[in-house]
Amino acid sequence: MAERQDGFCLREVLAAFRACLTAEQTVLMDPYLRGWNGLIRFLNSLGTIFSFVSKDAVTKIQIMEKYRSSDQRERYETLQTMVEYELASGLVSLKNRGECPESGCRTILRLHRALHWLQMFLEGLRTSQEDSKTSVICTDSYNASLANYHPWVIRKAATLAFCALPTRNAFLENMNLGTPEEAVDMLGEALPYVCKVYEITEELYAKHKMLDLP
Ligand code: 1PX
Repeated sequence: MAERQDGFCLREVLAAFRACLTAEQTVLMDPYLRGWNGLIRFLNSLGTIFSFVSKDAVTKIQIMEKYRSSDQRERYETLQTMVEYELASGLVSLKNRGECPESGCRTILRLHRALHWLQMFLEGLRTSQEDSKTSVICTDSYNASLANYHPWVIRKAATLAFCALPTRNAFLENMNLGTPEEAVDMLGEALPYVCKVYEITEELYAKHKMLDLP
């Protein structure tokens, strides 16, 4: 298999999500954002048809990176410290988006919902037959997760773009994890860490009744 020109390897992305997890069951912000940056690189390599998706994700990652390089950077070291800090300082609006449009909590919530899609998509890809269609796996996982939070026009644009996805094996090879079989094995090993990050975040947001932040 030809090496990718841009040196992208999904292994690094999966390792970043693994590195988010601490012994105290908290989620470290920097590897979380590193994982997302890697995913966006991969998304960009799929073509300009996904630009509208990567643009929104990049905006959100940059909001979080800004917090991590600000005077308050320590408050944003983990998702848990961020939630504690923003809630205690009145930086989160539970009702009106306009009041705190760039809170870390609402921004991470959008990425968190997208992580649910990613988890389902990669699991679908991993357990699919060789002749399965990537676009169908992607549409099914999107409809079962992120689509519930998107208006009709975004859902339409997203499902149209999914039709441009490469075949299952080409997609797996594009991850640069070896043969499609090796990629499937790697996903089996690494996905539990992505799931764990998702679960811890979901619990944290549920505990603070923040799963519907506007
Ligand atoms: C190895 C496989 C990995 C593939 C990499 C894929 C990375 C996908 C990254 C998706 C990030 C999507 C973030 C979306 C956040 C969001 O829901 N934003 C909406 C709400 O934001 P707001 O600030 O207004 O409350 C916003 O309206 C979204 C706009 C853009 C459209 C989002 C469509 C999401 C489709 C997700 C699937 C991506 C297709 C990947 C193909 C493999």
